[in-house]
Amino acid sequence: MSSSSSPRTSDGERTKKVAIVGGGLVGALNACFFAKRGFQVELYEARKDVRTAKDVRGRSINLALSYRGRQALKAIGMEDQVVSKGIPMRGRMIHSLAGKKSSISYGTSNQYILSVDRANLNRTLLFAASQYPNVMLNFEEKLQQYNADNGILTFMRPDGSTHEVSHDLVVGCDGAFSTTRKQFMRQTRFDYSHVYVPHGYMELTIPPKNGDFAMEPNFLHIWPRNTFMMIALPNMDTSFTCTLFMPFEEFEKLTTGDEVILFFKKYFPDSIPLLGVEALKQDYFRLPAQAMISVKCSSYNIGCKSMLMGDAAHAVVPFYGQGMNAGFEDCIVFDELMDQFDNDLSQCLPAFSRLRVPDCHAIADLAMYNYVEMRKHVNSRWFIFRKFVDNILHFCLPRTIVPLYTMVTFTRIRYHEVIQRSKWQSTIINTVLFVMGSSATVIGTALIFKHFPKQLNIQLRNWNFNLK
Ligand code: FAD
Ligand code: EGO
Repeated sequence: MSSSSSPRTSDGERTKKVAIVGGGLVGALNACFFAKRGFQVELYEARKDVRTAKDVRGRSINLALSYRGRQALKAIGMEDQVVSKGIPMRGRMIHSLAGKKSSISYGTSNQYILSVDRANLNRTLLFAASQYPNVMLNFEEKLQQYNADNGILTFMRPDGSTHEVSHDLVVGCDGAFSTTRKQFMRQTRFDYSHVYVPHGYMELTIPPKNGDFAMEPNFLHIWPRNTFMMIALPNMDTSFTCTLFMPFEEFEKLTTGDEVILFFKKYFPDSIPLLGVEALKQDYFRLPAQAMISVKCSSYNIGCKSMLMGDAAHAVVPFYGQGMNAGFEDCIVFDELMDQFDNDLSQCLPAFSRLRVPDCHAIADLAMYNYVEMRKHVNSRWFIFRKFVDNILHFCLPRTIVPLYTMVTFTRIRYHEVIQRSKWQSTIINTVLFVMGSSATVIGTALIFKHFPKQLNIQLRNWNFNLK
């Protein structure tokens, strides 16, 4: 092991112990990052081990993985393996109410997002973590309490027994309802806010058709109907997972299978044969619609002993497909700081909050903005028109104007800079439109004088003549 990759301690003698709370996507990835640096890693996950557990039900089954997430996987040497088990989505396929499909590509041929299976990605990352000799994975260990003053963590096992441990560093990756964060809330000057949006979501499945994909596989399928939105992402088994987003109020209105079919006939008619009438009637009632929460807090660290990452620090609404990507980016940002500050935690933790809080608040805002925008204005025609305009402007001024979606999804431009840039781009576009509008007025006026003047001149001449 090289000296730069071994964690330095203040006393310089023993290897530092880090506790990672939560073995979800971000916790499992983070275990790899810390293990690679030579930390003694203990990961604690409340649920059973997804690598061996039967019938795991994740929250969304598949997720869109994009550039930020891929860069993090690349840093621990896992990119190729994950990409090989994902399905590239090269553009969106917009389904109109009339059943017309229009595809709009995301950009160049290497700009695509990947549909990856959540449970499988989680298993892959846990397996990768378990391959490091300095990682211990502990399942069915639920964090009950964490005391940031003395560093003691209290875990509970399924039989109700509890035990205490202490570590040099505690990283809370325990998701949107983080127990680690509860301790942060006791600290003075810790800001916290959350909102639930009025929409819920429900997952439905489009099974394979004659052993193959029932729709074009390499797209993110979207049915934009203002307040009712549906998307479908492809799975490796040639099925699609559909996610229906609508207000809880509307979900509750549908109480029988027939009402569900009538609803789909009205808003998503082309999806009925794909989902199947009988399956739809049943699947709709299998699970209640799920809530969506947006969480913002600050800071992400307490001193140099504990910090939050992933949804625990910043749960965002899923209307940008960035939650996991942002959580994965947290891990690289911290890793980059560890390089920069030579593993000095007393510098890295405060720097992490300084860098990451503005960016994660920005992606929370961007995702919320998409939610508000889409449910208010976006039907299929508007969706296609907007992406068309984005593409034309980018084509005309490729360096100056980069679509917002492209900056978020295909670059590592800091999220807060993405907002600044997109505001500045709007200013440019508005100015150009204004100048074009003004010149159109000038040209138009000139044309009027060029083509209609004859009569006017005659009239003027006559008038002059009359005067004489
Ligand atoms: P989680 O995945 O929630 O993992 C937290 C883990 O901590 C869990 O395993 C949990 O069991 C464990 N845990 C919780 N409490 C404790 C405790 N007290 N003790 C021990 N362990 C505990 N993101 C994208 O990038 N692209 C997408 O397309 C996308 N689509 C989404 C669609 C929907 C409908 C939703 C809801 C989210 C979507 N996301 C997407 C967001 C993504 O799911 C999350 O951002 C991501 O799962 C966050 O990972 P995490 O590890 O921080 O949290
Ligand atoms: C005008 C037109 C204004 C998630 C289009 C805004 C989101 C928004 C939930 C898509 C893609 C990954 C997603 C685009 C817009 C995932 C995503 C988009 C959804 C819903 C999603 C796009 C999972 C917004 N990316 N996106 O540009 O294709 O545009 F439709 Cl409901």
